[in-house]
Amino acid sequence: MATHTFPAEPYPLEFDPESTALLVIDMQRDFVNPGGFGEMLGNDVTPLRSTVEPTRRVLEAARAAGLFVIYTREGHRPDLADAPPTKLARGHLACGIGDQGPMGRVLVRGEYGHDIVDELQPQEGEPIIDKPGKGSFYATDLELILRNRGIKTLIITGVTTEVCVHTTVREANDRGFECIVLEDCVGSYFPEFQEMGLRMIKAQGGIFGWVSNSSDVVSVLQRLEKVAA
Ligand code: C5J
Repeated sequence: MATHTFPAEPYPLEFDPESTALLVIDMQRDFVNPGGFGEMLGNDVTPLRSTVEPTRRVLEAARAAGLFVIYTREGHRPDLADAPPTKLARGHLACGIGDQGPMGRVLVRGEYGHDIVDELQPQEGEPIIDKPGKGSFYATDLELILRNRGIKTLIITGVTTEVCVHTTVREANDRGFECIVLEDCVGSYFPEFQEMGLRMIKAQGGIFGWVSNSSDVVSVLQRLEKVAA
């Protein structure tokens, strides 16, 4: 086992590249892009868009270092059989899940808005987990895939910080995975939720995990790349 260290709060995190994966959570057009479902609901997508370029750099470094890369998308079957009626009803939205939205049917698999933004498209061999809930482990085979690969550490990127990122980090933490969340690669429509979401993860000695940033993690991954070369 080759142990390396990521600078992080509340303290540096030791990891082995062989058992470390990059998880990209729900970087879908409908959440992140101008003109999508998120913006239609009245949100400013600027903080989410700002995560794309740092996440692209982390992806590039992770791929070059040979890390396992895995994606999630939130969404439902076209017949909505996997969508709880409570989720469909929530918010009394004029245009909600399953309805025709600005980028196709909202949060329905196969629709344009449901897919990953162009800049971060998965490469061949990088699994995509389609999840019906906020947590990436709920009703998916994510845990099985990670265990089969011997993954123990997750580098976490994606949106939104307080919803799908937080739910996933909590689920992962309870299952014994160590999560390092990159603060400039996760985004929220609400600045106060971004700040508190990150603070909650690293509080109390890292109760849910670690917080770092893209440039520190990319620097470490680039050094690995040189070691491997
Ligand atoms: C939300 C998500 N915010 N991916 N989904 O509904 O965080």
